[in-house]
Parts: sequence; C-alpha cells; structure tokens
Amino acid sequence: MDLSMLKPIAVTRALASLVLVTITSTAFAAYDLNLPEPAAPLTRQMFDLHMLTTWIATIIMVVIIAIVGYAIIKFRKSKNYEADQNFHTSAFGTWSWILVPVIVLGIDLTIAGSAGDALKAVEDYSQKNDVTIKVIGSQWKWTYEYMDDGIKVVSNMLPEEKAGKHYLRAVDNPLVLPVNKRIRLLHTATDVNHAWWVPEIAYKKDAIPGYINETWTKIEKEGTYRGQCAELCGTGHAFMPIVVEAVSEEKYEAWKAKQKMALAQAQAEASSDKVWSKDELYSKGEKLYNTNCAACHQANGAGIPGVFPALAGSKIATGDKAGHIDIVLNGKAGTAMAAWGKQLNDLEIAAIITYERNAWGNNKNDTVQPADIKSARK
Ligand code: HEC
Ligand SMILES: [Cu+2]
Repeated sequence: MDLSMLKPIAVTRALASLVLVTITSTAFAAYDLNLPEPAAPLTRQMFDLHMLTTWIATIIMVVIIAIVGYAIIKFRKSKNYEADQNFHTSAFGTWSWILVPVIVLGIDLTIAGSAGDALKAVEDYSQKNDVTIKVIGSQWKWTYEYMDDGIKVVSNMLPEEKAGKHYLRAVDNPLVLPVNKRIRLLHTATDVNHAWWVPEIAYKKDAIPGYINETWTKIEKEGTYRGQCAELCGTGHAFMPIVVEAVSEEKYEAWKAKQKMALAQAQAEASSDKVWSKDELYSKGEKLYNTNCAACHQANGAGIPGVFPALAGSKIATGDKAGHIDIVLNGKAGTAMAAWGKQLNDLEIAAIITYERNAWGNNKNDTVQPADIKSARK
C-alpha cells in the first residue's frame, strides 16, 4: 500500500473519532477486568479452567521474565562474561533436557484434564431435565417456547428511552427461568445463524436454521442475567440482546400461570366472532406493529430506503385488502419479509393490517377483521 495516500489530517481525524467513540461508548459501562462471576455449575467449571490457565500463564511469564532479566544483567557483554562451553555436560545441563519437557507435559495434562472434564459436563445429556426451552433466533429478536407449557415469549430489544442505563442490553419480555432446576435449551433459527450467549449461566451455541443444537444449565442464584447474540447476523446484530430472569420456583409457577391465562384469553378473543371497531383494531395494531414490524419498516412507516420498503403510501398497504393480507400472512419468499401467519393469530394480523392502512397518512378508513384473515388462511 502506498502510505503517502493517507492524508495526515484524515488519519488524525479518524484516530480522534476512534478515541472519542471508545471513551464515550456505552459498552464501557459493562467494562470489567475478568469474566463475569459464574452462576451455574457449568459456567463455574469454565471459569475455573480460565483462571487455572491464566495463573499458569502468569507464573510462567513471571519466571521467564525473571530468568531473562537475571541473564541480561549477570552475563552482559560489558562485563566480558564468557559463555560456559561445557554446560550441557554438567549434571544440571543433562537433566534439564528431561525435566523441562516433563514439567511442560505435566502442566499441559493438568489443563487438558480440566478441559476434558468441562467438555464432558457440557455434553452430558444423560440427566433428566426439569424445563425445556426452544430458543429461536430471528433477525432481530429471540423467541422462547416453553415446550412443556405451550407458553411463547417474544423478546425484543427496548428502545433507549425505556431501557435507560441498560440500553442495548434490555428487552421487553425476558426469558423467565426457575433456579436450581436443570434446564434444557434447544437452539435454532428462522433465517440466518445466530448464537445465544449469556456468560454467567450458559455457554455459546450456534442457532442454525433447520437444525437443533442442545445445551443445558442450572442457575444457582436468583437475578437478572444479560447476554447477546454472538454470531454476526446482519445489520441488527447488535440489537438482539438476551435477558434471563432467574426466579424462585414459586415465582416461576405464578408467572407461568399468569402467562397461560393471558394466552387463553387472547385465544378466546381471537377466535370469537366479534366484529371489531376501527379504533380497537388500530390501537391493538399500533402496539403489535411496533414490536414486530418497526425494526425493519420503522415506527414512522418510512422503512429504510433500498432495504425495507416504506409502508406509508405503499401501493400494497394502501391497495386492495387481499394483496395486503397476502404479503403479511405469507411473507415474500427470498426476502426478509417473513410469513407472519405462522407467528401471529388472526386478531393480531387483522389489527396490524388495519393499523397500517390508517397510520402515517395512509387514511384508507377501512378495517380488516379476524374473519378476513381466517378465510385468507384457507
Ligand atoms: C426483517 C425485516 C422485516 C420485518 C420485521 C417486517 N418486514 Fe415487511 N417487508 C420486509 C421486506 C424486505 C419487504 C419487501 C419484500 C419485497 O421485496 O417485496 C417487506 C414488505 C412488506 C409489505 C409490502 C410493502 C410494499 O409496498 O411492497 C408489507 C405490507 C409489509 N412488509 C408488512 C409488514 C408487517 C405488517 C410486518 C410485521 C408484522 C412486517 N412487514 C415485518 C421486511 C420486513
Ligand atoms: Cu443474531
């Protein structure tokens, strides 16, 4: 590379902004010297392994620096030190050829033994699990399915004004888990690879579309644990944080009961023959749009030019109902527009579409009812 091409001013500016970004970045708030305190047996095992290797490396470094330092001073040229030509024939010289490799091998085997134990524990699926969660990564959110209870939690990042100091590490609906129970996590994805990672309680595992990866954990302490997607998954990669709320078993049961009741209520509501007013659909739809669609089409419906189409003034969103329902229900193959029919119920889809047809100056002044979605599904 021809370095003269780099203008000094441009380089200075780039460096200055880099420094600024570094010292003002919110990521600094989470800056810490060591890995976070583990809160599960497996992560503790990994943490101990990390500490073991760190200490071994530190001791070796100190010993070597001491020997090198000593040699540099003691045997320096200015003292006319003459190298010992017979060192290798001395007893120390001879035995050190054997002793040093033996010590190195001993250290290696100590680390390998610990690492082997940790790996075996990671892959130990022989025990009975108390809770099974399917963890689904999508651009750009996490969905948690409680396999034994039929509960589904969709977890979206909170915007800055709601998240406060936990911005980029806070979500609307956390994954709620009981402490002291063996939890099985089944990882998969709907679009591209993601990876679910919460350092205190669980290790990283890729979430791959069409494939299921298994991990397990057992949380020892109640509390909030934060993590993030650890596989570069697109422009929203930084915006799919993970929050796990670990609670006592009683609190967990109470939370589950509440979720099931809300689910039953929503299902009853969605399948009733009620004809909804425009205002009811609009306000329901606004909330649902903001959690499900705004990441791409933006809260103001303007989209992102060239990437995600605007819905304000869009031909489809202001066109006939059938076409509008079709794209939301079935998505568009080969694009980021998912088939929402699989994720949302008839009422939810009807509400979102009604909202889109009347928000941001679209003013179609019509409604789409759950019954319309039901017949479009056939
Ligand atoms: C991951 C990004 C993403 C999300 C989330 C998303 N969409 Fe889309 N949407 C797209 C893309 C990309 C297209 C353009 C598809 C194409 O090429 O025709 C699109 C197209 C559309 C269109 C057609 C617009 C036009 O004029 O072409 C509508 C209507 C629509 N989406 C509604 C929704 C609704 C409702 C939701 C939420 C339930 C939603 N989208 C969520 C990416 C997204
Ligand atoms: Cu991701």
